[in-house]
Amino acid sequence: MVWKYALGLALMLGVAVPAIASPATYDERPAKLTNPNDFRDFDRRVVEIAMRDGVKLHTVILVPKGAKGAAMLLTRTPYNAEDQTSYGHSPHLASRIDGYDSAPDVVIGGGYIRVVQDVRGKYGSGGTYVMNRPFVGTSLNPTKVDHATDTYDTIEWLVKHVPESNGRVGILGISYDGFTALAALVNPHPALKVAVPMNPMVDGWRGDDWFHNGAYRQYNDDYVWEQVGTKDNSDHFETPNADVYDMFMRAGSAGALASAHGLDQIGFWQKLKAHQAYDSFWQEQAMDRILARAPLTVPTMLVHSLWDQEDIYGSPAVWRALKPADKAGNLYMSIGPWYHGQEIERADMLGPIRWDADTAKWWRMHVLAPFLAHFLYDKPMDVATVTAFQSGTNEWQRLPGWPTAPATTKLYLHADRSLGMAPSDSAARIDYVSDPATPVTFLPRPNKLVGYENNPWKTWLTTDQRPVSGRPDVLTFTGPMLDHAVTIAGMPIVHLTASTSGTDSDWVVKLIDVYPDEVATDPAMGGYQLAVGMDIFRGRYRQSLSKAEPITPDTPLAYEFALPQANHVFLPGHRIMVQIQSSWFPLYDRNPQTFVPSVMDAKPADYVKATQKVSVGGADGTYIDLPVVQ
Ligand code: PG9
Repeated sequence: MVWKYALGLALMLGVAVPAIASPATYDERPAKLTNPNDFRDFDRRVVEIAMRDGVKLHTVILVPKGAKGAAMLLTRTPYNAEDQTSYGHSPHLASRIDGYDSAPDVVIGGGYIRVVQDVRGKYGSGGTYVMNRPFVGTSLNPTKVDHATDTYDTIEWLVKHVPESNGRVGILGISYDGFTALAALVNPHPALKVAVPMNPMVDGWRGDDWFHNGAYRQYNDDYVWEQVGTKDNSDHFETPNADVYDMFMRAGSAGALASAHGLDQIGFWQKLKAHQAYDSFWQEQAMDRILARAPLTVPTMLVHSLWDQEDIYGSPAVWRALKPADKAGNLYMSIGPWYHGQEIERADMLGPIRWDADTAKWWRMHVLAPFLAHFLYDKPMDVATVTAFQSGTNEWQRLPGWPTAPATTKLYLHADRSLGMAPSDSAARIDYVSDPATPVTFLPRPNKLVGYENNPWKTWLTTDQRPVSGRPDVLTFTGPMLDHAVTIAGMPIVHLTASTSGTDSDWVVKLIDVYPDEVATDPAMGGYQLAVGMDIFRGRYRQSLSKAEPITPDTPLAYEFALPQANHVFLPGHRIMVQIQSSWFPLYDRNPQTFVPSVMDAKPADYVKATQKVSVGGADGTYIDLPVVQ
């Protein structure tokens, strides 16, 4: 009742009294929110571009205020275009795009119009989603659309509907977005004038995200769940253990782990499980094979990170597939001392290694920026066919090609656990017991899945190998202290001769630079064991990558596989080291060491200890062919 008197008094005094809201209008939100965005130095447009099959792709276009005759830089991403064009919610374009893919210093410096698009089936875009959507015309894609057609249709729309542009488009992106940049090169739109695929995913089985030579990278299970499970990645993979080593170990096989976490619902997981060998599923969608079918007509700068923890196979594979036929000279490559995608971040360090300068900034300013400007604005450029950072000397090189040296210098392992460029007559077989119950870890525990703060995932390939080098199930061979530099520039090739008492086995080989016992200028590096190339090979594919076969037990057999590219100088005072082991857990699933039809479905009883014997010395001793620059 009191309120009535108060109301009456207020009215008498002429005090404004808000109307009492009715339940329907009891709402503080405006009917339509309009951001004044007067502070912005860009114009933000969001368009749903219709593809040839009618599906609309959500596309964010950021046009610098006052732009005229500006070229467009396009990225096609499965990782949320809205997020990638809203960093910091800043009204300044440089800050707003300062995140995944963009290199704002290059984008702003070039006055580019920035276009970021959700790929089909993700976030704001319509249509179905298929991981790394295979191409039209393969047995894998029954539709008439793929990333090539979607890019073509997108560019067709952009050049007609962005009046501030000069009608030229460049495409760039990292990893998955590097894959979509490569896809744009298949039947490219005529307005596509340049492509910069950075750390692109090229072959998911040979050496990129899903397998390395047949060993399954189960560490990606959370990515598969989140990337395919929902359109907006809103359902998160839940790990019951702070140390995922326990989660993976307790689950047993990769298949059991996946089933326990619901991955059997995911179509792509079913495909991973159904295609554990390098069959047509993988071969038909390998980007190097697809691109090699036609001449490269768009100037393209491949970007490779020497310590790329995710797609270390991609760029060099495309280079190998395309460069020999590149008569027009359209193919370039940059090789940097980076982890996956670090080329658009700060890169004066990689893990504990200091490069003496911000290598990524140097590359962006001296290579990326002039490369884009040349093809998008006809600016002069002086960019070498290959721009490569040489670790050890920490210098950039301008090279006419890659690799600089053939992998023909033999580094022999010796019976006394030494190694050297001279063969040894004394043959021996050095053994160790590989026990799936106590696998060699790829990183010291606790192991955590990617994506959390201060995660060692990004830099794990530069992790000191000393913690495992003393394990009885890690064979370590060390060369003499060098009195001269040994320079390698290319892809080392492992020639392993080994037997196992099992009927399947994994072989991990690491090429390591051992730092001097003391490094006065950087004490933390004293004795450091820095891997310059490491990889795994699943023995069942020894005879054929596409068909798993049992290994004949207790029989020395030859295994040949490549290690990732290196452009490295083993300096005087350093030593060359090789380590060999048979597990790399929990990044890779364990090999049960019993031949089973599907490793992912191995049963607990299949996991057995195995005695591994590595042949050294003599006629069939193990060696690594190094690409030594003479
Ligand atoms: N390496 C990630 C990826 C690429 C392609 C397929 C799946 C994952 C990435 O960083 O995008």
